[in-house]
Amino acid sequence: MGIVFTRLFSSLFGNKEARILVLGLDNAGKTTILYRLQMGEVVSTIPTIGFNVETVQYNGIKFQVWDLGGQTSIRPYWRCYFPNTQAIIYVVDSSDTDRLVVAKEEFHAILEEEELKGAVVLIFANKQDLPGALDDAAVTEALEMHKIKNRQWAIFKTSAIKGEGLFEGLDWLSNTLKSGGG
Ligand code: G3D
Ligand code: MG
Repeated sequence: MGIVFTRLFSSLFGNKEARILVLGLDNAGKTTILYRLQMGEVVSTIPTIGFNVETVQYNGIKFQVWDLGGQTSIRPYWRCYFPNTQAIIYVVDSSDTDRLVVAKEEFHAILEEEELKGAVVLIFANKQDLPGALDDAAVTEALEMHKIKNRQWAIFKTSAIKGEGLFEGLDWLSNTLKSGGG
């Protein structure tokens, strides 16, 4: 996948600082995706404020990952990571139907953030290899995507474990960003 990244994302943003946030509930598959993409060294930090952020730097683009949900007291610190964010990759465990409501609420809360208003959204309906996983249409409905206005978004079925669907999603993302989204 490393070579794919070179093709898709090299010089996409020129000298501009760029950030892509990879978000979702814990266990959705975010860290697995980060490693799957093989963009480079994943640096994991545990700031004193108490939430773990994984960062991969790739051609001037910072990919940053953390878990949504849980403690509300640390949320204000998330904002440090919002400026210059061109895209959000939202990862959903499509087999965890019990937590889809929470996944939806967290998703909409993030999209409310002023500094993320312009960010393009790529959704990964992950864990498609598991029995009972909801498909992209069902995840679209569960996330109440009809409420999303004035934003470019797309959803892709993925299996991070098998490495399926990730490329297709990132292809869409890079094309969308190239044509001026974000
Ligand atoms: P997170 O970073 O979003 O919290 P992780 O999630 O990447 O740590 O993944 C959580 C667990 O889900 C891991 O299992 C991981 O292997 C598994 N997982 C991630 N993506 C997929 C997928 O597409 N299909 C399946 N079947 N499992 C997946 P463990 O057992 O290591 O906790
Ligand atoms: Mg993780």
